[in-house]
Amino acid sequence: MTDVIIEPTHALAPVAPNYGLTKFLDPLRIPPVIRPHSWWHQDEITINMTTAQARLHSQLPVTAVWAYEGQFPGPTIEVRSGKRLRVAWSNDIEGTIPLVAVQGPIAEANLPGYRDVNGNLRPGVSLFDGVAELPAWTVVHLHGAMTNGGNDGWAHNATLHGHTQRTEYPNGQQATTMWYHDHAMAVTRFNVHAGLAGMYLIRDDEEEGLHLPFGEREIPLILTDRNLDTDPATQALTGQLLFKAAVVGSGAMIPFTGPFNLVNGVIWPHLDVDARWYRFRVLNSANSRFFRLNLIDEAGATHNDAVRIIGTDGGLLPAPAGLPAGGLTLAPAERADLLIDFSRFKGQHLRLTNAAVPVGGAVEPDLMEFRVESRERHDPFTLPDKLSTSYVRLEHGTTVPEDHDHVFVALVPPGSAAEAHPQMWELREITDQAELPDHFPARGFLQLKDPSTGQTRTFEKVASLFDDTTTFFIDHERWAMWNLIHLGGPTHPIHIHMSQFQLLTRRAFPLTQGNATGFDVAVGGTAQPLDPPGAGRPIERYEEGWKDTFQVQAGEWVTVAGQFAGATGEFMYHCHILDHEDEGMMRPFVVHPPEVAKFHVHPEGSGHGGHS
Ligand SMILES: [Cu+2]
Repeated sequence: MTDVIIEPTHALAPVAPNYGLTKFLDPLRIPPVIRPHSWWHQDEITINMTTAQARLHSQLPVTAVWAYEGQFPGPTIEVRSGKRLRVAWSNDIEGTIPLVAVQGPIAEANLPGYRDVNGNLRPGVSLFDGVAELPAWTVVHLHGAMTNGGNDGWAHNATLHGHTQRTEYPNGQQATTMWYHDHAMAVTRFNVHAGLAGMYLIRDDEEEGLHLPFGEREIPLILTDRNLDTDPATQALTGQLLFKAAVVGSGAMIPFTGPFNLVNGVIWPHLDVDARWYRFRVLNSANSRFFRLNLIDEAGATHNDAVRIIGTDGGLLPAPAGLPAGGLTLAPAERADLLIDFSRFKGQHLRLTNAAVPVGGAVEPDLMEFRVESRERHDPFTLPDKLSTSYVRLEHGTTVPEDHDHVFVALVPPGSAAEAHPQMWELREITDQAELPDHFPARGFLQLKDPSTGQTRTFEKVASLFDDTTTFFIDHERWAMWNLIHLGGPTHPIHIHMSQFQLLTRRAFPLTQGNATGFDVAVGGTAQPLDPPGAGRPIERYEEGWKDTFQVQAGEWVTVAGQFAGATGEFMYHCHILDHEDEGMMRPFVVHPPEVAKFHVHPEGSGHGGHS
């Protein structure tokens, strides 16, 4: 399945066509900011979802979108840590979804349009059945927020036009960059694509004490990609959103990527900057594209040493970190809080580029251009040595208490035409020899050699699709270690709701033809125990930050730890490649008080993930 891997591992893409749009023509737009507490002393606001017209590029006709407050992306909501906010998300959207959805061969994936000059479907292209009829069935999730299950945007609890979802966000978290977006069951990829996404910032005293660049020098960069339809007769871009997925021979669908990169809703914008420090709140809001970010000058030289990472999904790092070699890869839903020092680039033009090459041929690497003013500027800001002093690195057995839950999840490559999509399996460890299957490989059974003990451990799949039995029940305030074991296939950014986590370990199994050696894809089980995994990719300093979304590559065994405190209810975890999420890589889990858990009648064969 290497042909479906969206891997941010290659060199710069060949130069792609611009399809008639001038690069860096339009200024970057800044989404309007809503500060409910500080401006209006409100702890309750209404956000209306409407159909709106967006101008993605000044050389394009307008584009119909679904948008929060009519804005694409939605307004940035800004709150203080500890100040509760209630939001009434009002669905005022009329009509069906404003996009054309098609599927076709992989060579089509990043080409605009889908019809030939006679108006017929191009060879191999077909309409994505059922998408054109989708009504606005929406539910909002505040990604990264610690809030109760009833406020979290449970995917099944989407509402239709004329209804309102009322939510409450305690904002009892440290300063960070979050985002709100649609999460409706089975159609998230289309709803978000139609425009339902926006940024949400929490601020606190610790952040304020750092005197980071602010105001006009603190700028959200909401990255995404889109495809557009063309007029059959002229083949000119129409502005109409075109959701084009590719299908490979096995029937596996390759998630959407498009030929146009957008920042804050503008295709290839530019930003005039002073020759001084700026703070950028970067979010990858794309359906599936990974962006490997690099800062490049007009001669093509990379200047990533002018960039510092100061925060991740869940808040500020303990100290500024440099970009990793080759650039900073942001998977869908990941955020990066960046500082860039433009002082040594007076009068120059720099580009923010994506060095990840997607499937389907040449795609434009440029995201946007910075035009640095030639004037000398006094900049009172100096980069601090330390950032968050409240940050604590999590370690097994110390800052993560010895007594905690373990949950195991396997990320499974697609096996056959009948199972064309990658899957997520919830696992239960078998400790009773009588429960072992008669022989291996057996469907749904995984064995691996534990690197710390050398013992063979056996796991059984207990759930896979969203509506299979719930098996993860976590006591409120308990710590849990999530083990994400990737048996083969594309990199999955796994997002766990309700808490913030840290990456603890990253180990790697040997691979054979892209899959963990010993895993029989056709059967869906291990033929022999997976070898003890060796050291995986080293954990970079910036990766030690608080996070809610973790990239897991084929062959990796990633552990992340977090405490399930401060909220209870039923939550979700899932792959944040929205196509994968909609196609089945999403599961529920429950957090409840231990006093209640005692009375909870668990379904047969499930229960706690197991203690250690
Ligand atoms: Cu995925």
